[in-house]
Amino acid sequence: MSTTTYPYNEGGYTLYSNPCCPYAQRAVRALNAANIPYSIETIDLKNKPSWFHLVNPQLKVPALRTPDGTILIESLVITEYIADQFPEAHLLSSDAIERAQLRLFIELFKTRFIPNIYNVLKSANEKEGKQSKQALLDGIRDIGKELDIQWSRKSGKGGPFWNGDKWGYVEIVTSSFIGNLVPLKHYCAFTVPDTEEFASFNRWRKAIEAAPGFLEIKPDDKLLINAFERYIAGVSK
Ligand SMILES: N[C@@H](CCC(=O)N[C@@H](CS)C(=O)NCC(=O)O)C(=O)O
Repeated sequence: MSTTTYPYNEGGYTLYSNPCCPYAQRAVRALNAANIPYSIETIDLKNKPSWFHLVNPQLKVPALRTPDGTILIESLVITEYIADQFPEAHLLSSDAIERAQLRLFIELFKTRFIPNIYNVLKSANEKEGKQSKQALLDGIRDIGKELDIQWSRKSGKGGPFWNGDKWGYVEIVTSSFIGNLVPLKHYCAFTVPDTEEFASFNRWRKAIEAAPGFLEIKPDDKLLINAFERYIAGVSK
């Protein structure tokens, strides 16, 4: 018998999620920061429920069902929807220049940090591993330079978060990937050097790792390390 329905919270928000997925964590952190009540349907990524294609035909988490039955997918679309739908939470600035600068930083992080993390994990041999670690370090250095520029602006207020002394939208969408440095250290011995050229990145990272907004849904290190095993070269998916 084919499945024709799926579980959701009638009249409220339902988030289809997985605690170890860094993309899904973006949506959880945005909902929490905006103080919106929601139900969670945890999706086992190794054994997805038969109804999940009705929620997201791409079979990926996160997906958010809104109270009117609309289903949104793509973590950055979901976080931006939450910011727009609940302006009183002030997740995004109303200043167009500040929004553009924030998007530029997220774009830099999206192209120079996120893919390189997975490239390091998936490296098949020593040469590939060395190249991808260098690409990640280059990205981290440039992210640090961009943080310096932002912290010298009025909106950056000297850091240590992107938007000054408060955890904000940038951390909501980047912090889960900063958390992925844990499995990267475990599997690939990758660490960010404690030197001047990485000082700004390390300052930002430290502030993130101590922030309640990060800690409240941070997966246990062991759980995260196990979940990332599937990316390691030679380990079957
Ligand atoms: N671009 C998507 C990426 C989401 C994604 O890749 N999620 C992963 C888990 S971290 C997933 O559901 N993969 C499907 C699978 O593992 O079968 C987003 O930003 O939401």
